[in-house]
Amino acid sequence: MITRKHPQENSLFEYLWRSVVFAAVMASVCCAQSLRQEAEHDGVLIGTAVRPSQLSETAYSSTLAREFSMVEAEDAMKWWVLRPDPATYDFRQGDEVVRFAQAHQMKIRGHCLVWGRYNPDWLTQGHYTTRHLSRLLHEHFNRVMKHYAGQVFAWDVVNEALDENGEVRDSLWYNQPGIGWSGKGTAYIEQVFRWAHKADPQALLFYNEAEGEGLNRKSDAVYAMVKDFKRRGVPIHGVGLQMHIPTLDVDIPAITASVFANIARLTALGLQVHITELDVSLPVDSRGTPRPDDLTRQADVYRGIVRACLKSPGCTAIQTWGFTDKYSWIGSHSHGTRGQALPFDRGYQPKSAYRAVWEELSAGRPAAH
Ligand code: 9MR
Repeated sequence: MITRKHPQENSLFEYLWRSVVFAAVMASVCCAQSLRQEAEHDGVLIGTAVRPSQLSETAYSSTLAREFSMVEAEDAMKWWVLRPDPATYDFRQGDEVVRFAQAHQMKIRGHCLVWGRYNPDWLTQGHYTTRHLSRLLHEHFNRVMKHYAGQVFAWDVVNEALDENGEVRDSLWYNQPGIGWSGKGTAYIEQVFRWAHKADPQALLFYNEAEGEGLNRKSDAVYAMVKDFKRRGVPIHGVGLQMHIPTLDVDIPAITASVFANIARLTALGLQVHITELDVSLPVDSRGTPRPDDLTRQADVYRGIVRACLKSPGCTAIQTWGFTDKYSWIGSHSHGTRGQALPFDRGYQPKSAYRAVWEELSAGRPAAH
């Protein structure tokens, strides 16, 4: 007996079949090329922060070399690693990062020369005079930047110097006791940019900031500072927008529009913008598992940020703060309550966030109006 399918049943079957075929084709199209191959077409660097101790792990190093065109030492070029005591410069860990990058034709960002936090005890508790501290910092610039000259192409010269109201933060370098510009606002920042340019005239010099990615009081203050620097010829080439984003309470279209507006005004000054520390942390349960919906929202955030960067030709690098959920500062920082912030899972499998980044890079920069 021949049974005839109802015409609607037939078209439903056909529809489902076509969907399966379409999904399979999309899956094979998506991500056949690596992030770095896609980014290269867009004239944007795709980078990540690395820890040298992990480079010996094959899955770590092969994923890193395949997917990224730029690296930054997550900690290895900071004071607390480079300067175990006043007399010593320990470049071993930083040099490892440089060797890896050179072996895989990757660019190297340097991070960071001046930060009010996480400095070694001998420095913070050394009761130095202003004059002595200024000499110490100036010497640090010369030794470190000259050591990495020709290797590090861009430095975060100053990191996180402003507070949420846009005021210059109290710090060792500013006013406790400071290097000689206490109470004079951004003058100490200007001074160190001048030292940086002298130490390595080829390096691109960045001011790197947290929580000033979209439009707010802090980003207004960063904008005012770098505009003033540009006008007066202070050597500065770019602003780093860190972009540590918790997905919980963010209005994704609003945040991406605000980030885009901030990137647009900074690049209009003739500065480059680098997204420097992108990660999107999720609340996780005691086993470290996030809610499935959050992974989708996370992908949307990644997509929005990459798109916001690509829309401005002056946004020239997108860097994540680590790349695998196996290793991220978020877990210890949040005592295990948050995590899963990066594009690869703990087994180095790409997540939806990876696909979102890939798709945006592959779509390329929008045509100029
Ligand atoms: O991820 C970094 C972590 O391993 C360090 O312990 C910490 C202190 O040096 O710094 C973390 O990285 C920070 C970066 O240097 C500046 N922006 C905020 C980052 C996350 O805290």
